[in-house]
Formats: sequence, C-alpha cells, structure tokens
Amino acid sequence: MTDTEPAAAVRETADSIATMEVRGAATIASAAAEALAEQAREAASAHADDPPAFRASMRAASRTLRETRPTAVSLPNALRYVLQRMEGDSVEALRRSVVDASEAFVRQLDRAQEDLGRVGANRLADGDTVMTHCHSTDALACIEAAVEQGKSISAVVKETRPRQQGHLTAEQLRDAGVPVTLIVDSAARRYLDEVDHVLVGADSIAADGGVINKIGTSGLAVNARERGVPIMTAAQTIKLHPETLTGHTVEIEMRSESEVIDADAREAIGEVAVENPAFDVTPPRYMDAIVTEQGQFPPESIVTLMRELFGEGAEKPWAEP
Ligand code: RI2
Repeated sequence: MTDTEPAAAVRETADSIATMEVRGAATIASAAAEALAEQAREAASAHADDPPAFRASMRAASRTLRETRPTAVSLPNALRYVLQRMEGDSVEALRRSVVDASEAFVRQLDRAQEDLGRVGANRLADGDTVMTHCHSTDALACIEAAVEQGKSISAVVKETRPRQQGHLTAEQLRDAGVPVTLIVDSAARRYLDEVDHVLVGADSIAADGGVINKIGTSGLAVNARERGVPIMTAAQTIKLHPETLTGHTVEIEMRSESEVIDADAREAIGEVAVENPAFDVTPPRYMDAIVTEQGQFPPESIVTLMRELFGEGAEKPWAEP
C-alpha cells in the first residue's frame, strides 16, 4: 500500500458495492464504514510515524468508496461520520478514533432500523396487505415489527425489473411468516385495489421531500394516489441528502444495459439505444409519509430534520485540504 493506494479491503468493498453484491443503502453504509476501519488498521502499520500520510490515505480510501454508486447518499454520509471523528496527534490515536467511529456508526445503524421498524409498524393494522417495490431492509423492518407485534400482514411483492430484487423481498417475508403474492411490475395497478398500503424504501431523500428510490417507485406512487392507497417510505436518517440543502440535485445512477437485455436479444433486436436508470424521484405530493427512526414526517417537513442533523449543508472531509 503506497500513500494513497487503498487497502485491499477497501478495493474489495468498492468492487462489491459497484457490482451490487453489496447493495441497499443501509448495507452499503455499514460496509463502507467497516472498510474504513480496515483501511485504518493497514494504514497504521504502513505509516506508523506519519500522521499526515495516515490521514491522506483515509481520504483517498473514502474517495474510492464514494465513487462506486452516486445515488445512495448513505455512502458519503457514512464516510462523513467516520472521517469527521478521525482525531489525534499520533497514528495510534488516529487509528483508534477511526475504528471506534466505524463501530459506533454500524451499531447506530442497526438500532435506527429497529426504531424505524416500530414506527412503520404502527401504521399497519392487523389484517393489512402491503405492496412492496424492490428490496429494502428499512421497509422490511416495518413489516417484521408489525408481525412481532402480533399483527397478521400479507404482501404483494413487485418483482422489480431489471434485477428482480423483489425475489429477495419475497423470500425474506416468507421466512418471516408473511403470505406473499409475487407479481410482475406491470401488474401493480391491477393489485392496488387489493392492498391497504404501499411501502417502499429510499436510497436518498432530498430537502424538498422528494424520494429517490428504485426505478418504478414514482409510477407506483402516482398509481397508488389515483387508487387512494396510502404510500410510505421507510428511510433511516442516513438517507437524507445534505447537499440538497444547498440546491444540489441528486445524481441518478445509470447502469449497464446488460442488466436489461442479454447479448443474444441485443443481437437479435439490432441497433437500438438501451438505457438503464437505477432510480427515479417521487415528488413529495405523491408520498404520504417518510418513516424514520426519529418518527414519521410528512415529506414537505423533512427539511427541518435535515437542518437539525446536518446544519446548513454538507462537508466533504474526503477532499484534499
Ligand atoms: P435499504 C435499494 O437500491 C432499493 O432501491 C431500496 O429501496 C434501497 O436500496 C434502500 O435499501 P439498490 O442498492 O437501505 O438495490 O432500506 O440499487 O436496505
């Protein structure tokens, strides 16, 4: 490892996030924090007497992790949490502060998801059927908490093209004892009349209350509103996007066309453009509530919580000074 070359664990984590072996905003955030702890351990032996080199290597590792998926704000928020707590005059003190911050961050995330689950569960009544989109551990925490409260809940699970992460949701709900009906995405409107709630996760939440989540969420939200079905987003506060407080927009990740179409089909169709945006934005007027570990919020009021948690904007502690 040279001054700015990231530790092997950081490169592996970055690769796993980019290829979506590690995915879901909360899981990405934990993995990034843990990779920084590993970086700190390796950098402490590589730069034992050189605090500035240690700090530079932590910033470089953070940049490598940050570049993997642009939309999931939990990733830069995790890096921010750990780097802002990196302090000390010696490399040993710096190492310890990073490892402690990383561990505290992961513990906090776990606790936040449990607290959020209880809040979301309060919105669900015994006998309710919930429609889900994609796979969100925050959304699942709400259903699992409702089941733990003794409520009987059923689910209509959208498969969620192109990567069919709905299959993961179906499996996890089935394991929790929830009866599941799996449907293709285009069947969602037909089944909206049979459900009591739509429940989705989020990759980022903007200051205006816009919810950035897996592609297809916004269409589902518009249809849910038209059918009179309440829709909520389950999102830990780690998903709040502080840069949107100062007018920045959230970049929507475009992924490979190979997730949409295989090589044979591509060849057979011939020369057409294929696009694969991973996320879309649901305007706040189509979302009934954002459920966080700090309670539920109407989307339009989320900016108040954002200012409380992040002040007026976001620092970039991974940038070179
Ligand atoms: P948790 C996923 O994105 C989905 O869009 C999901 O709603 C969101 O992350 C949040 O997931 P991707 O990483 O953090 O699969 O709630 O592209 O688990």
